[in-house]
Amino acid sequence: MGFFSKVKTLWKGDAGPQTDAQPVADGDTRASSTPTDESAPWRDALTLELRQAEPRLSQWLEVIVSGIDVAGPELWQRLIFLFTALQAPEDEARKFVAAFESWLDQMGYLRVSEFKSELQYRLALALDLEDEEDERDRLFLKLSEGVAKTKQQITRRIDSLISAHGELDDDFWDQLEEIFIMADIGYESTMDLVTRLKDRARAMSVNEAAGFREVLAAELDVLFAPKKRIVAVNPPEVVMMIGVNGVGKTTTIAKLAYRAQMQGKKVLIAAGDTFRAAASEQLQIWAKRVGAGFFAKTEGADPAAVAYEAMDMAVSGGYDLLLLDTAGRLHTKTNLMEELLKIRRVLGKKHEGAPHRSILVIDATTGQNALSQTKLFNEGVGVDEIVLTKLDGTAKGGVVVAVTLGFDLPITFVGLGEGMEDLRPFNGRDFARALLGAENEEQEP
Ligand SMILES: Nc1nc2c(ncn2[C@@H]2O[C@H](COP(=O)(O)OP(=O)(O)OP(=O)(O)O)[C@@H](O)[C@H]2O)c(=O)[nH]1
Ligand SMILES: [Mg+2]
Repeated sequence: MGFFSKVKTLWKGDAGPQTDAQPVADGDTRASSTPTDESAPWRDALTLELRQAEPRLSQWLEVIVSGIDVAGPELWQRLIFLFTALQAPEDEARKFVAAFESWLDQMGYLRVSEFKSELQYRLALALDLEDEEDERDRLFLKLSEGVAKTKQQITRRIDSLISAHGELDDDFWDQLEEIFIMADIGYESTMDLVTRLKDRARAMSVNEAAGFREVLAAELDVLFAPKKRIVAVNPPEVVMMIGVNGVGKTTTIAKLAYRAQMQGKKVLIAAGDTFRAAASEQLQIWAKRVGAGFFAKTEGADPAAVAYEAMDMAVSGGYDLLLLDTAGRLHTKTNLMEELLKIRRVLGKKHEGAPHRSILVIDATTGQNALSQTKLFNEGVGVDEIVLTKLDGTAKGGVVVAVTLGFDLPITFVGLGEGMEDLRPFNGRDFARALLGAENEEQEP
């Protein structure tokens, strides 16, 4: 917690005496290959190098692994050194190393090149340094080529729209509508967005097409302004995952559990999808893989009973987080909504305030269907936030804008693949700005 700001001051260079960054000496017994002790000269050299590096996790990691080819005591010592240099508790560092070592074992990895990106991902979570990385660049990198291409096309079309028009006249707005619709923003959302843009242009007294980008950026900033939310909860925190079948609920639970475990939380996963036998097995495998606790009943059991007993286990077992999976049968059947409402009631009765978050999972590749699903679930059971999956498999991505325009709900994470680390915190504003070309032109080919 708060490492980010601490880190910044620490590495500004004006953070006081050098001893600030001197880590506590470690007496790691595994570090037997290094015959030296706490006065080892490599520490000073490493400290200086770290202080000179650009203050980013990726750069620090480069320094840490330089000259090391394989996992082993030397790398562990250096990692522990990095933790303490960032003023993170040393026992956290040791726990981190132990967990990472066992993961390497399990995966059969040895070479740094095989595990460096996983190491960086885990460090970012453990050290609370995620914001510091340029998420947006990485996001677009991982998105489907389709989205990247669409982004380029939109930027280009808006460029030529601007250069072809002196003024923001009717023809300009008509053509803009076309561009937005092409980006899969949808008809209604497009009409809404264009109306807003016209109003904003007027309010900003922008009449020239040349000022359009500024108008667009200003409007997107307002539309995507993150809302302050009370995130504190009376533990255990209870999260309910909802959505139609196949959208990625179970996978997302595994990914969220993985993130939370990396952040040092004790996580319980409960199989509220008792509709399919395979669902519970799939979840159990995930739970085992990420090291989370697991609760299930038999196939066909009442999902509300699962919620009831899992809630008991979460409290008595001292868990920090309970993630409840649910079935994803067709949302047009009202009984699914009734079932979900019943689960909500049971959770709330057992633990006041629960569920603290109902997360609706929607699949980006379903395009405008995402909107009708959001509407149904939001009206039927209530939704607190959205996770948009499979953004790696779509060519458009305008669905992000459509969902934000249509509902007052934040998209908190996006899924960019099937792996556990493929869930990313999402900044809708940066994404929309980049997608719709609201930024100043960059060096696009
Ligand atoms: N490419 C990609 N695939 C994903 C992503 N998220 C989930 N998937 C895949 O989508 C498929 C369905 O995921 P599940 O997690 O089983 O979906 P579900 O909502 O639990 O499905 P039901 O339990 O049948 O309702 C699986 O093959 C996942 O690997 C993602 O972000 N990107
Ligand atoms: Mg499932």
